Amino acid sequence: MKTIRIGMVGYKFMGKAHSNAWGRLGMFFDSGAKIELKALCGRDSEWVRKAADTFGFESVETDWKALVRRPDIDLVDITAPSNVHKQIAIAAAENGKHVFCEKPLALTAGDARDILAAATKSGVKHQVGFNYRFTPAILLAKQLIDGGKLGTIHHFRAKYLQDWILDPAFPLVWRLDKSVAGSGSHGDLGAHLIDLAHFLVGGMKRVIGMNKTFVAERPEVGIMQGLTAQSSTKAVLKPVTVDDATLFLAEFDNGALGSFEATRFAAGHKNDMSFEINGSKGSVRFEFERMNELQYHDATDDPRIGGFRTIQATEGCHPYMKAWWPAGHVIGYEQTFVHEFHEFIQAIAQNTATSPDFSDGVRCCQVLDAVDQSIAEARWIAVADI
Ligand code: SOE
Repeated sequence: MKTIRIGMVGYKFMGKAHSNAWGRLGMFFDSGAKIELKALCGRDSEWVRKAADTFGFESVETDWKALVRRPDIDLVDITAPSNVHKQIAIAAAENGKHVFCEKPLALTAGDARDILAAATKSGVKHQVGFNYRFTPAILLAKQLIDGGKLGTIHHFRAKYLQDWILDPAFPLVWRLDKSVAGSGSHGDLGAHLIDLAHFLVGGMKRVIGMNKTFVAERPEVGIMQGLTAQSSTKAVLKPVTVDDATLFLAEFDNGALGSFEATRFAAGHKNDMSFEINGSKGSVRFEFERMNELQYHDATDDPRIGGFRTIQATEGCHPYMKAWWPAGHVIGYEQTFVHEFHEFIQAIAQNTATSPDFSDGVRCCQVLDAVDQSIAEARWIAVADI
């Protein structure tokens, strides 16, 4: 069996989620290739060494330029902040490495297009980290839509609510710095909703949005771990340069209407990604904090017994579930990463198309940019013009 040797950049929250998934993959799925965790890359030699030992990587690099040139690496996995995606992804592709990149693919749609062009030119496989697509209950929703169970789609209504920066004393972490993250809740959370909308409903014709930064200045960051952080001892206040919340409306190419809300100021909501889709024959609704369930309403039911039913998407007949546990033995957040890597490795092993690939990353960035432009100009923006 072929071996695919992984070189990963970044070892924080996403780095840990990815390492865990790479480690689990062969235990639960036959993807057609064996995984070797070859090298982990980060700027701080002591911390990257510790992370490599914990995650099971053989070696470390402190410069991504050295990592992407290594002949003993087949696939570069980018979990570093968004502002470095472009340079690393392009260099990795030019060195003939397959590339997996976290979302959003780039800071702008133009940069995302450059990444796609480099990957296409070099002929490597590429995939972007829209992990929620790989939730079994969401894939079930996709099967129902594609099978015509919802009929003509009228509405896509989506929310991604978090509250980890509600406290104005929470420090200015990189996710609140435009030059590093590109945008705030919009690119971080909204990107997932946009991708799910593309996946489940289709392309968007035009958008109009509004956004807000509720806390204009925050203390300088000291230590950050996952989504928690401490201020530096100096605690100088610095400007927040991204949105805390972005809301927008969209018209889809197929005539459906969409509403999107992404915020880090929804007190009480931790990782509350949810959507509802209404069609001429029925509806589905999904909440990530109950990710093993899909709610389905069949509008053709006898009205006396109609209404939303709760499907436990944990049967062997549900996507990916045969590989895990007996029915009702629920899965979690980390499995979505295992599933996305299974698809990526399978596509490499069998030389088939990947999905979502960098063109999906570009499509998402086009909508992100169109919404930002609509906010700046206070008018509807055609997505195709971006
Ligand atoms: C932080 O808001 C974050 O970790 C995002 O970056 C992820 O993409 C999302 O899945 C969970 O929240």
